[in-house]
Amino acid sequence: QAIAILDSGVGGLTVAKEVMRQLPQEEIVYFGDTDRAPYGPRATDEVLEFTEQIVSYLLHFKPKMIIIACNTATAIALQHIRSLVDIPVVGVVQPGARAAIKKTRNGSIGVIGTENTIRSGAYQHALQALNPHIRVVGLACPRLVPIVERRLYRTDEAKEAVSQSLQPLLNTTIDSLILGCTHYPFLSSAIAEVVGPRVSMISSADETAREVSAILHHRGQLARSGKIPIHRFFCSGDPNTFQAIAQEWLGEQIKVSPVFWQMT
Ligand code: DGN
Repeated sequence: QAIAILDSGVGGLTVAKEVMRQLPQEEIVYFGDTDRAPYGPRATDEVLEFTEQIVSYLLHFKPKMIIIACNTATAIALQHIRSLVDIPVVGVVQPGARAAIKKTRNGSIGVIGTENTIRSGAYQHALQALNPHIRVVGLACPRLVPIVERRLYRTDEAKEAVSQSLQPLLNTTIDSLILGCTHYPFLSSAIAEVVGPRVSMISSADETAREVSAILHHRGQLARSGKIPIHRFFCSGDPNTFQAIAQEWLGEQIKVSPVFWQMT
């Protein structure tokens, strides 16, 4: 049985890679809604509807677990999806918040994400539920997801967009920065350059994969080691761009099947 992973596009690959690294025997079925990305500026109802639609698609594969590897969809739809299915559903906000709490020394944490994620206050709530004294500085960076989706993450345009987007963080006291969008690890070197070495960067991928492992272990559902998993990738937009980005990020050859929504 596979682990299903979904995102608005290629961002969830940052989580998929970490799951593959920590749980190399697990099979993954991935869906990137590249045709409809970015979700950041979309209406809440739309994000709910799209997430539900992708989950229904992925349920055909009878997965043992679903990872909503998108902060925007986690912030808006996690509880709703949990109420619809009877398998574990893991989001990325809680693991990211936990990782940041472990990391911060001065209690001042920055969060960058899409407009929807920042507006939802999801990280603020998650962080302050873990420690009410934490100060949270949220910043929406709407320019960054389209750059990653267009495979421009290594260009000067990307550096410039990151630098401009992050300016408001430069005169704050944050010592840790949550990459509160699963697309942002593609831009991590540009981000590190702007915020400097005194700010630790936190991606939820690592902590999310650990949570997945703990849940599967607890349920006695870890795949047997020695098995060579066959991963499957689906996207709703151009499969060639998705494949190029995925192969670059994962460092292996993959096949991508396009999915054409009837409802768009
Ligand atoms: N990867 C999604 C996230 O983590 O929020 C990006 C959302 C989007 O499509 N803008």
